Amino acid sequence: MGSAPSDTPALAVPRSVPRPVQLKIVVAGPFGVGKTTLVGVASEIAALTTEETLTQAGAVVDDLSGVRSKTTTTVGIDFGRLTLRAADPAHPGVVLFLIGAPGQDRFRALWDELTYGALGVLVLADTRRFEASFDVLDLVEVRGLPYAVAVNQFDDSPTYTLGELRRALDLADRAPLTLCDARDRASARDALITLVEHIKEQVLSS
Ligand SMILES: Nc1nc2c(ncn2[C@@H]2O[C@H](COP(=O)(O)OP(=O)(O)OP(=O)(O)O)[C@@H](O)[C@H]2O)c(=O)[nH]1
Ligand SMILES: [Mg+2]
Repeated sequence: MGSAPSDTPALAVPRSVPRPVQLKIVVAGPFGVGKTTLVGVASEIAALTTEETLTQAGAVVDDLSGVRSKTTTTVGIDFGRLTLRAADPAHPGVVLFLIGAPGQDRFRALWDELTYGALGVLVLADTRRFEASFDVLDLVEVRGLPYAVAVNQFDDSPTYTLGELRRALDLADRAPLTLCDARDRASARDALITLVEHIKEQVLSS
């Protein structure tokens, strides 16, 4: 008497719910190239940002060359999330955890932490100052991380063919290279999909 009925149904959770593949992706590149913009526009959640105003006090350590109009900079990380659904409805899709890196040189010491567990890096570049991307490409290559390069096109950026861009950036043959507008959701998403496809190829071929 008073005991729970023995036919109480168990919680209706299927034994194996297909879970989406989760990938940590770092969005890197030099100061002011559009990393925070890209993470913010691509993310399906309100992206976490760590923007602080650039002040005179930072002028001795922060390089503003080429980006004089910028008034804030990332002082930690950006964080966003993007779910890519597969064409096959039975496939649970892929969830990207997007980590926007800080662009200032003084944050280089964070790179081991930033890239810990990351499966790939989207490196943004700006044709007005290519050389600014070389250090970041070195940081990625030295860690052996799969990467793709997306050239963020600003209104006053000189335009080049993809072949010219590849030569100018001295890119490894297998690294994908695309053009993007970091302010445009579809464009940002396409750049990330290019990286994810590259990661998949790398994993399958290893
Ligand atoms: N015209 C144009 N402006 C852009 C584009 N992408 C970003 N911006 C602007 O450029 C500025 C720099 O963008 P951020 O996203 O803060 O750059 P960041 O790489 O995160 O900068 P740090 O974190 O300071 O290194 C912002 O004012 C953006 O609105 C673009 O594709 N075209
Ligand atoms: Mg930023």
